Amino acid sequence: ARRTLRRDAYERTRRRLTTVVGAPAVATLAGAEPGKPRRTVYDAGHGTDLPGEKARGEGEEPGQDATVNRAYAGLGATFDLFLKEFGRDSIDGHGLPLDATVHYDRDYSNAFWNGEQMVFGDGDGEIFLDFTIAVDVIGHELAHGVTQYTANLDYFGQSGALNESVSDVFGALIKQYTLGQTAEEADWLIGAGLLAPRVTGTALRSMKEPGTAYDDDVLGKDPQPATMDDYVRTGRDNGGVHINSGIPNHAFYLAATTLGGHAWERAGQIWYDVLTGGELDQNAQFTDFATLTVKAARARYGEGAELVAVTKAWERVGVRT
Ligand code: ASN
Ligand code: ZN
Repeated sequence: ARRTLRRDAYERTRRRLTTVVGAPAVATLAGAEPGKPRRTVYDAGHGTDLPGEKARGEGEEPGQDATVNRAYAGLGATFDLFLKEFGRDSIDGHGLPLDATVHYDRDYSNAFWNGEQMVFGDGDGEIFLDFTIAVDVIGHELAHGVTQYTANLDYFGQSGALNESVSDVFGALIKQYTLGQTAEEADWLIGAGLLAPRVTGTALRSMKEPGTAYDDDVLGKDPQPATMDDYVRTGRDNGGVHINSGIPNHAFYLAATTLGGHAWERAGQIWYDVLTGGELDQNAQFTDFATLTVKAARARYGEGAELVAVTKAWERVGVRT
């Protein structure tokens, strides 16, 4: 609610300035150049107070802390993808400053978007390593911010799994964009390199083969399904938001690899159009999202390969369009 209030106030101020000054007031209000990131990385020093102490601001040279530098670079890569490929100026589309806190808590084995900023733990070193290691995880957390400002998908059940999946999709695209990879070259893993050496596994999730990212004594087996036949009904994890996201994740993988080339160019554009197009309900179910991707593919590319690839991808994972 706080966020909504802040946004309303922001919009009001922006409109007022626009009418008075007669020019777009975003830059005036923000005090910054549009189209340039404004990053700040903070260090929580293993505490839980946010944001912590400032460690690196926009334009400052890298320091000694590799975690700080990875977070800074990941914020930049995410900003670049959204701006250059989708014409979006930061998370909110209006140049929102990008804040991240690293070294959060002790042995903290997660990363999250708290509604205002990103937070990264160092992992416990036994099972998980430093969460800034994976640029797709940085992108995943920032994409939660984009979703919050756009479709605002409810974080429960299928709409929650779509929220998670959208974050994995854009997380994967940010990694591929950073590495200049085509859909065929990409590993389609989320969080590769985050698991400690003793863990039997490669990543947190696989979009290519959901359910195969790890199989370990401590972690158990990756619970993700790839198709609706294996949909998991559970009350845990907000109704399986990190579990059933495997299904829309796999649909994106299928669409992107069928099309080939850079996944952010066509498949990514279609998913972005759906996320930001204003037709996606907060409580959207898989079939709602799927139907909108078909519509978006037709709207942007006509009756071509994109439409076929997207339609077939959903068909293969058992989601009606
Ligand atoms: N890393 C997790 C995520 O972004 C944290 C959470 O469960 N919200 O999905
Ligand atoms: Zn997430």
